[in-house]
Amino acid sequence: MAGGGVEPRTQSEFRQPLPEADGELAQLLGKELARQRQTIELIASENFTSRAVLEAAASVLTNKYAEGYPGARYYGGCEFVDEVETLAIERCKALFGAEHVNVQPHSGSTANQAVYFAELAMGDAILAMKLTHGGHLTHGMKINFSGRLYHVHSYGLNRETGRLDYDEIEELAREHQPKLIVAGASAYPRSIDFARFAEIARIVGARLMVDMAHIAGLVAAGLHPDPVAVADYVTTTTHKTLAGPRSGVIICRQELGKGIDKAIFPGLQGGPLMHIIAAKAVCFKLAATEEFRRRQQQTIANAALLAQRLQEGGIKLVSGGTDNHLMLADLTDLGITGIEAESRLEEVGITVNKNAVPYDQLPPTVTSGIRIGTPAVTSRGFREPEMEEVAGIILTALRPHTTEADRQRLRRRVEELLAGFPLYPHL
Ligand code: DSN
Repeated sequence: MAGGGVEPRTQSEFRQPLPEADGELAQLLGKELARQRQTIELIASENFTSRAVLEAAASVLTNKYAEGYPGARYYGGCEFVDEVETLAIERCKALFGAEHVNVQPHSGSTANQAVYFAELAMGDAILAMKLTHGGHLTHGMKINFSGRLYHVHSYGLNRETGRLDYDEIEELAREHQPKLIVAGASAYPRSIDFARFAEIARIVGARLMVDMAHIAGLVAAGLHPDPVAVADYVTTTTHKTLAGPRSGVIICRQELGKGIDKAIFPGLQGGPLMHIIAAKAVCFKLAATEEFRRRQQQTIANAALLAQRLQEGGIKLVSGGTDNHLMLADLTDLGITGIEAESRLEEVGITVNKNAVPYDQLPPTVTSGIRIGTPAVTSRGFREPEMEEVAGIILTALRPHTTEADRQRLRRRVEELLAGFPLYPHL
């Protein structure tokens, strides 16, 4: 409370920049920005979002409660956030050719929950991809809500080809008669035949949900078979290849929209994060541009080149290559584990994640593989010449018996490479 000529505390807080208000936190943000600038980011699910998305996400919309949907809110003062949400919905519809869109899910996990809640009763059967073969936690992992609430049957990859085996998926669907079939993956390097999934769902009378989180940017750019045209529900995150803010979206057929909207609010969430919905609106606008499409093309070209060079250098890739933005290296023959490889690369300034390979003998905390993706480096500007250099650095770093001098040389190569591609120079 104001008094005795003292400025009300909130007034000074409105003006105080972060470094003054909270130096400790500002320092941590500065360290993370420096880390992002100084490392080659190859985590397949990460990206660098645009300045415009960052600004929308950090806007005054964080102040606003807006439970409900545009035109039907439980709070006053929603006239502008109504416009923001409608803009995000309309842009998303146009981008993906969608009938109904809900932009309120806080994350991909919430988006998937909402589809399950809208479509299933507890104990109903679902058929989804095994986590250990490239699926996702929310596709039925035992201790995730999906594995606890539903009766999960799973399909994996063919041992010989490292690819989805659609005949086997059809057999499993016929045998288990799931109510919902889930397609989509977190670590699958090949295009997915969503039309075949839709056909299998039709045969057994199941609904089809596609989780396109990883490939949404490629789908938006028309560079991956389109799930929206053939699935009942499509969920996605907005921060992977789509390069928007960290969040989720649900797309569905018009007649399923009411159920989805109810499942999100009031079923699962309260107030939507309006600042993040604003950032999603920006993301959808940018994803509709020719520049975005070219970047997705380059993301795929970068992955293809890296995959080729790694294989020429003796690294085995699951399925023998990639069609999309990622590859999965099986390091078993090199005699190193996923966790060792992740840390060896981190030492020289390259970030990847350890990842189980299909039929992995090692636990998920160790794994026999690493997942490598190109969305972030492509956003940063890397093209073929830079990917040649990245391949060379990875192959050297994973060689047995590297010395500290080798690692220093590799770190310098990483620094030199990154110097040509400044990240967020305005920050
Ligand atoms: N955790 C994400 C990934 O890394 O693929 C999926 O949600």
